[in-house]
Parts: sequence; structure tokens; C-alpha cells
Amino acid sequence: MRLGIIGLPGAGKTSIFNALTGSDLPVGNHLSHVKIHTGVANVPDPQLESLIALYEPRKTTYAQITFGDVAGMGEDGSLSGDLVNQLAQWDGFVAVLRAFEDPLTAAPPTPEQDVQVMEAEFLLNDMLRIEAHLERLADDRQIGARDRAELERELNLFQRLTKALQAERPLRGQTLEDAERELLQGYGLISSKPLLLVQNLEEGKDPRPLASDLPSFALYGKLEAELAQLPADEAVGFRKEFEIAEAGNEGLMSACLSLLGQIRFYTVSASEVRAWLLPKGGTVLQAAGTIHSDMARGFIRAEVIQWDDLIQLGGLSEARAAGKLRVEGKEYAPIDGEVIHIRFNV
Ligand SMILES: Nc1nc2c(ncn2[C@@H]2O[C@H](COP(=O)(O)OP(=O)(O)O)[C@@H](O)[C@H]2O)c(=O)[nH]1
Ligand SMILES: [Mg+2]
Repeated sequence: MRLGIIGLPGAGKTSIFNALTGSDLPVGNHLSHVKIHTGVANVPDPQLESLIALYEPRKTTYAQITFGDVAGMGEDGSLSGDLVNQLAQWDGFVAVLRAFEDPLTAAPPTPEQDVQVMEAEFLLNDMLRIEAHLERLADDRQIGARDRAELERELNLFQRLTKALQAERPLRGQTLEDAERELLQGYGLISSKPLLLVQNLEEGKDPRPLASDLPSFALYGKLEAELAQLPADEAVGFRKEFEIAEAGNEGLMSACLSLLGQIRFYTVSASEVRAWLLPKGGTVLQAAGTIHSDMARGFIRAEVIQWDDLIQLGGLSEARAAGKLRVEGKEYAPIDGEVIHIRFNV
């Protein structure tokens, strides 16, 4: 899963990217050209750590999210064609909103206004893309270049989307059929992608509720970036001393998972204890395929148990012996936090 960190210049994108990925990119550069740094972050996971403590495996693997520090938005939120093409490539966005006083201009924060400015640009760009596509479709219809029924379905869909945009409704709120969703994938419509708002707070200030329907989160970006540079035990000590709630990036990362509609499941053995992501509502067969294509191909059944029940029982074999492993077929949809053991035969 890949999330682009976006926002107006100086909102704190690089600071939050550093906090999430443990990188040390320079902050305070107001870039006016498109520049993207990518980094991979382990999803912090106390549940996984409990499983690791139980199994003491040779290898441990966290679930991961790739983040991009996406610079290049204008001061007024404007997007160059180059930036729009870059934005089209991410699964969703974390929009950083400056909620601290700008050290350079002493300008007071205007987070709600900043969201509106960005959304307006998203809508405008999608509108332009869709208009261009509708023109192409009209040409195709005229010359009879394509299957009539298919063309009409597509025209109908894009006209519906235009109506939404004209009413200033981002496309992410549209109810779409699976086939329509699939069709839209290739068009890189940026207002259709999930968007999480992050208030980047002045140290010591409490977050203010944002007047927005979008999911939101608040953290001290600068402080979190600094803490991410410390050894883990020192950072914990610092948080205790200054009474800062548990790691802000931990909460931010779980907000990112729910933004992307992902749940976590685990696999455990003496060789590896590992966390995986699965789209919410996905089947255990799909989960098996994520682990290894052979497991999906030769799937027989899955044995399933919640992570904390497993810990209480002392391991998979103990749970099996106690009759506490549930047996599920391929259509079963795992819920967050389950340990899954796939029985397969290839
Ligand atoms: N007071 C305060 N300053 C911050 C915070 N986050 C970032 N800054 C400062 O704001 C400036 C811009 O931050 P940066 O992360 O480079 O923003 P970007 O342009 O969006 O990448 C830098 O000087 C940061 O140190 C914050 O949460 N609080
Ligand atoms: Mg930056």
C-alpha cells in the first residue's frame, strides 16, 4: 500500500514523513518543483510483538506501508500537470495541514481553508481529465469505433462523475459498481482516492475539531520527527517525562490502515512471525494468496484464532490440542487481529 503525503509548502510534510519512516530528510525547504522521496515504514504493532515474545522466531516481519513525501504543490494549492501525474500513482493521500504558527511569516493557521483549497484543485483537475475523456468517447461514438453498449455504459458513468464534480463533490464519495471502479483505475482521478487529514500541531496545543467529513488525525509533527531519530527506549522515556500520549506515528499509521480499508492478520511459526495486510472483507483464500500463490492454489482449509487467545493458550499446537482453532473454508472473511494457519496441498 502506498500513501502520498501532500500539503501546502511548509505544512510539515517532510517532518511527518521523517516521523513515519525514521528518515532524516532536511525540513524547511519550500520546494516549488515536484520532488518525491519514498520511504517504507513498518506498521507499529504491539500485538505482533506479543506473538514474537511467545514464539521467539528466527525472523520477524512487520506489515509495511510505503510513504511518499510529495512536494510541489503551489502556495495556493495549485497542481502542475507533472504533479497531477505523480499523484495519480498513489493509493491515497495524507494531507498535512499546518496547525502551528508559521515561523517565517507568523501567519495564523487556517487548516479548514487549506483543505478547501486542495480539494478545489483536485476537483478541477478531475473535471479537466473527464471532459477530455468525454470528448474522446463522443468521437468514438461518431465513428462507431467501439462496442455500442460498452461505450454507452462508459459515457453514462463519466457523465455521472461530471455531475458530482459540478456539485463540488469529490469522487471518493461516489457509489460505484465493481466494474466501474475497475474501469476508473486507469484514469488516475485524484479526488476519487481516500484522503486523511492530519493536523500538524504546535507543541503543547490541543487539536481543534475540523469542520470536515473526512477522517482526521492530529499530531506534533516536528516533535515526532525528532523522537523518531532517538533510540526506541530513549523516545519512550522522553514521552513519559513530557506526558505525551503514546507515539503519534503509531496512531497515525493505524488511521492510515483504516483509510486504506486494510486489516491485519498474522502467521506464526518458529522460523517467522509475521504481520500481513488484507483488504477488509477479503477472503481467507485471498489471504493465503498474499502469503504464497501455492497456498491459494492448493488451499484445503484455514485454522483461525484471535491473537490474544493464541497467546493465552501458548501457541498453535496447544490451541489445536485444546480444540480452540476454528476451521474455516476459503470464503471465510478474516477479521482484524486473527492468526491464520493455512492447510494446503500442491
Ligand atoms: N512549531 C512547529 N513547527 C513545525 C512543525 N512541523 C514542521 N514544522 C516546521 O515548519 C517548517 C516546514 O516543515 P517541513 O516539514 O519542511 O514542511 P514541508 O514543506 O511541508 O515539507 C520547518 O521549519 C519545520 O521545522 C510542527 O509541528 N510544529
Ligand atoms: Mg518538504
